[in-house]
Amino acid sequence: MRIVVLAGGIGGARFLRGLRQAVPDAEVTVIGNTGDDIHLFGLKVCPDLDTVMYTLGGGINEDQGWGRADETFHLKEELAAYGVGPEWFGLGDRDFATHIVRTQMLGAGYPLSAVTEALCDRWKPGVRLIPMTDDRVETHVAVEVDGERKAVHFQEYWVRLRASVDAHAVVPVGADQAKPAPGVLEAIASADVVIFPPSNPVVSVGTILAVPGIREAIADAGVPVVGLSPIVGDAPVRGMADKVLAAIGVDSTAAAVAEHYGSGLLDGWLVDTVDASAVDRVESAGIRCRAVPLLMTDLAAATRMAREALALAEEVGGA
Ligand code: FO1
Repeated sequence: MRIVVLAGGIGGARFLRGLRQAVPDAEVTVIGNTGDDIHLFGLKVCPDLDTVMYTLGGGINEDQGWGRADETFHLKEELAAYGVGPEWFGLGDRDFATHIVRTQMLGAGYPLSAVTEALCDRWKPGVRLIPMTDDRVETHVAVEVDGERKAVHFQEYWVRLRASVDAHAVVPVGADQAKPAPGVLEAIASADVVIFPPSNPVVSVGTILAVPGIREAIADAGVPVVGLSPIVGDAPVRGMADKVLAAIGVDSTAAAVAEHYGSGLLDGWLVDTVDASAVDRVESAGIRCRAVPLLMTDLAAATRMAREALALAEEVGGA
């Protein structure tokens, strides 16, 4: 079975661990979000690609869900001693190696997709990880700070500001000129099922869908597209998805997110059991809906969720 998953960071990566456990023989292609990418200290950092790679490759800092396990921060301390910022983004020594190798290969002319493949040769994530595009896309957030309206890089909004100020707009800068990376459209065209994991619907899945051609390819693929709500009980399970959902005028509810994706894209939607009352509303939007436990408390829970998503895909596929 060929499965395509549009993944962002922590939620998507943890779901993928369950999917790999649920169907070990499936061929899984992950289309990774690169809108979170940031250039720091002359290096290109790809948080969502690295979170998937480290989580599935066994190198992730499990408590944080990002960055490497067993980290030290000597480089960060030395940079700070030189007064070289930003200090608010915690890059560890082990993690720096990934960004140095990536930046070196990009500088030698390799596209991000080739670089990602090379990095995965080491980590062996057990899935094919392709960035959504090889072109530069960076999500910026329009905020108002001290009465002044300005656009900040997503990471500054997310990490330095902790999404503590309202986001007036979320813009994946460069997306409209970006092309799907090699293999992305082919993977979608030959998929048996496409899954939207519980990643951020705006800055992760939404950014991937903003790359021209990807949304259309999924809508036209004629295969079941099933999503899992990242919102449980009117609040994001993790992160601050409600902040960016508000920026695009979408309520922070499981049903509203399904409607936001739309029945043109989604065939099925899983909501948590606490949101069972949302099932009828989602079904009336033309999207098959089931209420199942969606808290990825551990690998077993993620595996059950993956099985539920595949069962729903089977159900809508047979329709
Ligand atoms: N998130 C934080 O909340 N604080 C950090 O200092 C931080 C550093 C960081 C470094 C590398 C990396 O790959 C991810 C990092 N993240 C950090 C998480 C990152 O902001 C998010 O993983 C994504 O961008 C959102 O999914």
